[in-house]
Order: sequence, then C-alpha cells, then structure tokens
Amino acid sequence: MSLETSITRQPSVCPHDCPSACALDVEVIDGKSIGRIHGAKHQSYTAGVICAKVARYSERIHHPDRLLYPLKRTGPKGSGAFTRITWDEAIATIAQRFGEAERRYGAETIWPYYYAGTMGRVMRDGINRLTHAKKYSRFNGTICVSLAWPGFIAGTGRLAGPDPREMAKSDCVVIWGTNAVATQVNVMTHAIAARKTRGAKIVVIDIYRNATMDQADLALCLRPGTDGALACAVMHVLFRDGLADRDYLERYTDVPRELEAHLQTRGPEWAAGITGLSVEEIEAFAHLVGKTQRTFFRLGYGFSRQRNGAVNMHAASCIAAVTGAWQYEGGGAFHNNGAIFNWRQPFHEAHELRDMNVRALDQSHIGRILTGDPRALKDGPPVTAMLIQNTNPMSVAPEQALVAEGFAREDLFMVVHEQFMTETAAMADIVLPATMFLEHDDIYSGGGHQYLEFAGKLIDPPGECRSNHEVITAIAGAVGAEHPGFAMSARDLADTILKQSGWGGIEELVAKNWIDVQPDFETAHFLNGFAWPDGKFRFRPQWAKMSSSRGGELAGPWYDMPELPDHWAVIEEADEAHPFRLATSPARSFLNSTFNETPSARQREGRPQVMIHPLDAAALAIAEGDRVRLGNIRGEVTIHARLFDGVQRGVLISEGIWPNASFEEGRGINMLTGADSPAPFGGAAFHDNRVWLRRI
Ligand SMILES: Nc1nc2c(c(=O)[nH]1)N[C@H]1C(S)=C(S)[C@@H](COP(=O)(O)OP(=O)(O)OC[C@H]3O[C@@H](n4cnc5c(=O)[nH]c(N)nc54)[C@H](O)[C@@H]3O)O[C@H]1N2
Ligand SMILES: Nc1nc2c(c(=O)[nH]1)N[C@H]1C(S)=C(S)[C@@H](COP(=O)(O)OP(=O)(O)OC[C@H]3O[C@@H](n4cnc5c(=O)[nH]c(N)nc54)[C@H](O)[C@@H]3O)O[C@H]1N2
Ligand code: SF4
Ligand SMILES: [Mo]
Repeated sequence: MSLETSITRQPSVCPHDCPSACALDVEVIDGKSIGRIHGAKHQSYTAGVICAKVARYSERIHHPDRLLYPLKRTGPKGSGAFTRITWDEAIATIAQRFGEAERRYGAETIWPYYYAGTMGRVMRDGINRLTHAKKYSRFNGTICVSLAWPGFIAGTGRLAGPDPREMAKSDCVVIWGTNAVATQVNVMTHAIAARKTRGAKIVVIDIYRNATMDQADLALCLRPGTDGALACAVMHVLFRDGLADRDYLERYTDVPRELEAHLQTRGPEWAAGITGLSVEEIEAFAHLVGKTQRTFFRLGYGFSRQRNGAVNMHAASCIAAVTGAWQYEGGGAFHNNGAIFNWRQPFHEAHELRDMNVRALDQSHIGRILTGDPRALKDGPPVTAMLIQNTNPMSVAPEQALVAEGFAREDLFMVVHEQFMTETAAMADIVLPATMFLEHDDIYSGGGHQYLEFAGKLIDPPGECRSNHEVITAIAGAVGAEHPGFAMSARDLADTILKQSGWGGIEELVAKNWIDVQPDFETAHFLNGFAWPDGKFRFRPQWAKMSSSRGGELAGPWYDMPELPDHWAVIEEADEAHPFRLATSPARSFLNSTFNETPSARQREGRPQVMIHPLDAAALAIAEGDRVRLGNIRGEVTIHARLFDGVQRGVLISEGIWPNASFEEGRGINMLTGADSPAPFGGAAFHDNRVWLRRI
C-alpha cells in the first residue's frame, strides 16, 4: 500500500454570491479532501486570480462545525437544543406540518424562502419548482438587485454592456460604488492591466477610503446617496464645455436637448453642496471622462443601496451616453450581464406552473411578514410554515428587531437547510445538512463576466449532507408536488435548461468547463441601438412601465421619481435627533454572512466596529476603541468606535456582516436598516440609515 498522498487539480467554479463567479483550479487530495484553491489561469476573466477567502476554502469545507445530520428542535425556539433524527423522519415531519398548515390556512401560508448562498442555477432556483407546483406563496427576491438592475435597465433597456474584459483596453476606468478589491477582485485585475499597459487612469467613487479607493488616481469620496447629483453636474460640465458628443446624442438618445436644458441649474456648485465634493473635484472628473473616449464606467451595487439608488444608477449610466463612450472599445457603462445568458422561463423553476394569482411576498419584508403586517402579507393568510435554503435572514435581512420577533413565534414551523448552524438555522424546528459546491453538480453564469461554467462533484459530502436539489425532490415527493423535474438528476436539469437557452447541453459544457457567450461588439456596445422599441438610450426612463427583473410590483414612492436624472431627495437625511448617516458596507474577509464562521476570516476582521471621522468623535468625546451606542427608530446596537479620516463628517461606516452574537445583546447591524420599500420595486437601502451615536 502506498503512503504517498495523491493531489490532483480539478476544475470548478466559485458558487458564492459574487459577480466574479471565478473559474477555479482545485487541489483534491486522495480523492477525498480539498487542499488549496487557485484561480483558473486560462479562463480569461478570472485570469488566475481569486480572493483570499476562497483560496483557503479547505477551512470552510472541512470545518469541524459543519452540519452533518438532520436535527429536530427539542427545547424552546432558539434554545439551541436539537437532537439527531433520520432523513425519513425529517421529511415525514415536514410533509405532516406543511399539510396541517395548508389545511388550516391554504397553500399560501407556506413560504419557501431562499437566496444566493450558492449561485448554481439548479441548486439555487429549484425551490421555485416546489413553490409553483404547490401554489405556495411566491418569493420576490428584492434584497440585492431590485434597486440596481432597474436603475441600469432604465437607460439601456437591457441588463448587459461592453465585455468586462475591455476594461483592460480602457484609458479610464471609473469604479463607481463597488469596493472591488474586497467584493469582486477581478475588476481590479483588468483595471490595473489597463493602467500598466496603457497608462489608464482609475477613478474610484465611494463614500469612504476603502482598499479600492487606495488604488485610485482620482478618488471621489462623497456623501452617501448623492451620486445622482454628481452625475448631473458631470453632464452639465460636458455640455457646457463642448465635451458632449452631439452627433451620438442625436442618433442614439431620446431627449438630449431636454436633458441639456434640465441640467442648466445642476452645475458643480449645486452638486458640491449636495455631495460634499469640491467644485474642482467635480470639474476634474468631468474633464477626464469628457476627454477620454475609452472610459469604462464599472457601476457596482453599493451606490444603489440608497432610497434613491435606482435613480442614481440610471444617472451614472447616462454619462456614457453624453460622452458617447459606448462607441469605443474599452468604453461604455457596465453593471451586470444578466441578460446575455438567455435564461428564460427555466424548466427547473416550473414557470409553466407559476400562478400569478398566488401572492408574491417580498424577501426584504420578512420581518414584517412574520410579525403579521397585513400589507406585507398582501392581506392574505399568515405565514405559518417556511422552508429556508441558501440564506441567513436572521442576520442579513433588514429590520432585524422584527425578524427576530417573527422567528421566535412558536406557531411558526421552520425548516432550514444549511451548511452551518447559522443564526437562522438555530431558530428552526427542523435543520437539514447541506452539501457544498465541491460535493454536487451545477452550472453557473457570471454576473460580472460572460462565461457559462460547469462545476462537478469532486468529493463525497461528509455525514448525511444532501444537496438542495435532493431536498426539494424529497419534500416534493412527500407533499405530492408534481413536475417532471422532480424525477430528474441535477445534471439532467442543467442539461435541459442549457438546451432551452440555446447553449448546447451539459456534455458540451462539461467538456469545455466554460463557454464564452459574449455577444458581438455591436450588440454589446448598443451600436445597433439600445434595447427599447425606438433604439434610443432613455435619459427619461418610464419607471412605471418597466417590469421588475424579478417579477415584482411597483413599490415605494415610484410615482414621485424624477423624470430626468437628478438628485432625488428621498434618502434618510440626518436630522437633529439622528445627526449621522450610516452605511453597512461589505467586509473583505466575509461574504455577506458567509465565512464569518471561519477562524481566519474572523481574525482578519477583528470585531464589529463603526468608523467615525476624528472630528465627529472629538465632538462627542469618543476615543479610538470606545464602546458606543448607535440607534434609530428601528433599533439600537452597541459597537466599538474606530477613528478614521477617510469619510466625510457626519458619515459612519460599519463593515459586516458579523454574526448578531458578536454584538452585545445579540443585536446585529441590521437592527438599524430598513425595509420600507424603496422605489421602484422595493428592496433594502442597506447603506442609507440615519442614526444617533453616543458613547457609553
Ligand atoms: N468580501 C466580500 N465580497 C462580497 C460581498 C461581501 O459581503 N464581502 N458581498 C457580495 C454580494 S451579495 C454583492 S451584491 C456584491 C456587492 O458588491 P458591491 O457592488 O461592491 O456593493 P456593496 O458591497 O453594497 O458596496 C460597495 C461600496 O459602495 C459604497 N457605497 C455605499 N453607499 C454609497 C453611495 O451612496 N455612493 C457611493 N458612490 N458608494 C456607496 C460602500 O461603502 C461600499 O464601499 O459583493 C459580493 N462580494
Ligand atoms: N447590513 C447589510 N446587510 C446586507 C447587505 C449589506 O451590504 N449590509 N447585503 C445584502 C445583500 S447584497 C445580500 S445578496 C444578502 C445576502 O444574504 P444571504 O443570501 O443570506 O448570504 P449569506 O449571508 O452569505 O448566506 C448564505 C447562506 O447560504 C448557505 N449556503 C451556501 N451554499 C448552500 C447550499 O448549497 N445549500 C444550502 N442549503 N445552503 C447553502 C451558507 O452557509 C450561508 O449561511 O445580504 C444582504 N444584507
Ligand atoms: S472573488 Fe468572488 S467569485 Fe472569485 S473566488 Fe472570491 S468570492 Fe468567489
Ligand atoms: Mo448581494
């Protein structure tokens, strides 16, 4: 018998909720465990680079705290008292309790709830097959994209744009409202390549001096929620100084002259007062983008997480239409590639069974829903049973005080399918152990790039872990849900949806590992017209006529949205009682709440902190490391202060998402964030919170 270890290198894909969807090269040890993970060198977007948290994934996949067996609750809700049961007992209990709930209140009392713990299409979205087959309450996934996507589509008509790899061919890369060094490192790979090979300038627009801003040639650190004002002033200067491409505007845009007139009163002085930037900074930025044809606007999610976020996203995308940057290689605006993959009416979600008369409940309203808010419940029955997969709402959802109250309800039957005993799983009646991505098959598509990718099972799961697909199939069988997809393997489902979307089938994808689906240059740059019936970019969006990318309904004060790009003053401005504006930006070593269970990530992040300008701190007699209390109408948290001069005065930043248990009294940062439906389709304005602050 040989004692030597054998290490092979196998292809895979990072499954996490990150626009980079990196192609991976995984060390598999003796066919059983995982070593180091590398970025795939030959996939041209990943280009050999991945983030540190996934490089050391062995820490997560072989973590001693992984859930291995089904469990049932034996003490009061949230007590942590569970006992091991068999899969058969777990599934039978679920079927019995779902059946009871349905008989009492109707099928809509059951609410399957999920998000993007894995971005694999089969594993993430297959739960909808169960929802639609049984007419359970539908799920309106608003938490992440419902401000950003409509904001981008408002102008272009399509969620796509120039090939993200063209950043490497730009002369100016504007990294706007995304902390790419932390959240999608590959943007930096391509932007820095442009700087090295072409002397490109990198502009970073954010609300604090984060690791991405440290890389900037021009750093614009503005007040949260004021990007629309900045964009307007930039366009004002472009028109004023002869830097607008008038031929392009006439040919490709809807109302250029009205826009120019509208911007007359929105110059740099006006914007300086709103953004806190100087007139010189605004002029310098406008001149840079106005004189650099190949300017690539890489628009992130962060700046859309404001109550005016959709308007600001649209305003930022308009700049490329005024300069005509869309015409050039390395130019234009890009946010996400959702549209290029042609995922329509996917078979594995059983779209044909979807009944629009069944209510769709808003993901971000989970706190309101579980505490019986009739509006959030759409005046329907209470939610008395849930199946949660792939998400950790006790930690990540806004209005945490309500979320915690709802989860504590003894009459709520809660099933959570998880990899770890998260704070959500800890509130469950039944906990089911889930596989990780290297333990099942799935297909992935890049939000920030243009590859369709396959990742196959490389090792056996530990204990009795089952994949999302297996769990959905088992529950479907027990509750009598019918659809041919319940009898298929994950691979066969992937094959079907690939064929449905015109991408060959699973054999082809497996053989190639990834397929580049980048549209041709003309299409990607909208040279054949934008994706509206008249082919024109819309400076004047028709918000009320747009349909939500996720099938949601108009929400918030959508009827008051400005007609043309503007500063829409609906953010939670500071007031006397709440003198600060708080953003809850992402932490580099966590991915939402994922990785906050791994020791190295926690060690790197230290402890929950709030960054505060030293002058603000001095005014409140707060010193570095002091315990402080933050609060607003939604709740309060206790946290440690970090003095930091890389924010404007009056702005606070708390990087997360830490477990609630890392805070005193178990109250996490989402105690402070709101779920009051920002326009036009709801969601959560995680970086738009007015708060008071005091030393304790
Ligand atoms: N390390 C790490 N990576 C992640 C995540 C994570 O939590 N940690 N989360 C993943 C997920 S789910 C997503 S959706 C993406 C999100 O990734 P991003 O697109 O980067 O979006 P955010 O993380 O919300 O915030 C990005 C930046 O926007 C800034 N910001 C907030 N408000 C404003 C504003 O009004 N104007 C401007 N200009 N900037 C503002 C924040 O301070 C932050 O620095 O990242 C993914 N990748
Ligand atoms: N304060 C604040 N809150 C935020 C944000 C913010 O910026 N600030 N960002 C928001 C955003 S953009 C998002 S997208 C949400 C994300 O919030 P979530 O979707 O809840 O993301 P995670 O916290 O990473 O939780 C994903 C969970 O899925 C589990 N999981 C992973 N793979 C699988 C699998 O294959 N099967 C099963 N069953 N489970 C799996 C993981 O263990 C993890 O616990 O958070 C939002 N919350
Ligand atoms: S950068 Fe994003 S996609 Fe790439 S490995 Fe890290 S988390 Fe995964
Ligand atoms: Mo997200």
